[in-house]
Amino acid sequence: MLHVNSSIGSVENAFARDVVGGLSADVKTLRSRWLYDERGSALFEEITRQDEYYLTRAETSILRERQSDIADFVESGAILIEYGAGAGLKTELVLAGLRDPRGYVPIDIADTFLAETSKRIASRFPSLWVRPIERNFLDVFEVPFDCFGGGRTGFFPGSTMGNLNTIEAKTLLTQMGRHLGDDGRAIIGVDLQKNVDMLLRAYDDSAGVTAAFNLNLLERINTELGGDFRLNQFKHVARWNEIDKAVEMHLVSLCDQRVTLCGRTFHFGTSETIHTESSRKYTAESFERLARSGGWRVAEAWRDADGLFGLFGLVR
Ligand code: AVI
Repeated sequence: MLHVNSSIGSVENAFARDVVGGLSADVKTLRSRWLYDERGSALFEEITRQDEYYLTRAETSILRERQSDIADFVESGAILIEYGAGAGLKTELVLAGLRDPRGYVPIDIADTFLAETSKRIASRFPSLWVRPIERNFLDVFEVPFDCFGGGRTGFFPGSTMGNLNTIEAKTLLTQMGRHLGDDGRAIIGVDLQKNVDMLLRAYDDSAGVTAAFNLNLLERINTELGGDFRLNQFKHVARWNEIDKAVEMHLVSLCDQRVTLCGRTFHFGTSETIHTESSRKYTAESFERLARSGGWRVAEAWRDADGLFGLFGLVR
């Protein structure tokens, strides 16, 4: 339980600041990064195993089927730098296919994930240098290369790019360019635009795991910020935003109600929503435009057999 003072001016904690700021706005928003506390991360893992959530299966099938094409693209002796490494399960598939990879640099804010992933990969690939960096990949930071000599390839799978807004996505691509250098390469996984029903089902599965994942954010606020959200008075909803080409997750208030946290009271009208996440969906063209805005060019585009998901190989 995190203790915060009752006035926002004295709130030292980024989570509290974000929550109070987001709920004070005309259109209430909570940033999706806060979905991932311990329970949220476990629920996300469960989402990836739901029938309706095709993204993980589709991307994994590309990594398996295109292993040698990916190895050709990366070239031998490479250093793989993974942005938001998480459990690093897809990384193993990539590393297993590469010719003589020299180093692996996982970047992640979650220190437990980072330590476990680094240890597992180091023992599975004993000749590889493993140098974890504990950072939020959206922060500005340097990647130390003193002990490496190979070409650098960035790896950003899982459609996490889709959770970033346009400015964050462009900033990350620009930062990747700085980390990876003029000869650097990048492999980025993004979900592709498709039938809206299929998209919405992926974000509102029949077992209710995505709903639990979304509502867990209110539970987290109650636990960590002393909030009094009544979870049964909010409902998870997935919506398609045609302008942003994104599936949005919302929490809809089921009645007119007040919620208190951090010494502030927030009013929710019936049907008023809190926007908690956007998952942008791309076409080959819209992804190419995004890549160019961050200083990259698409050199390779791989898809799964059903054309649901795209893995793009970028060069400078
Ligand atoms: C982590 N990220 C790519 C997931 C997505 O598909 O946008 C998060 C998620 N939200 C609901 N389901 C999955």
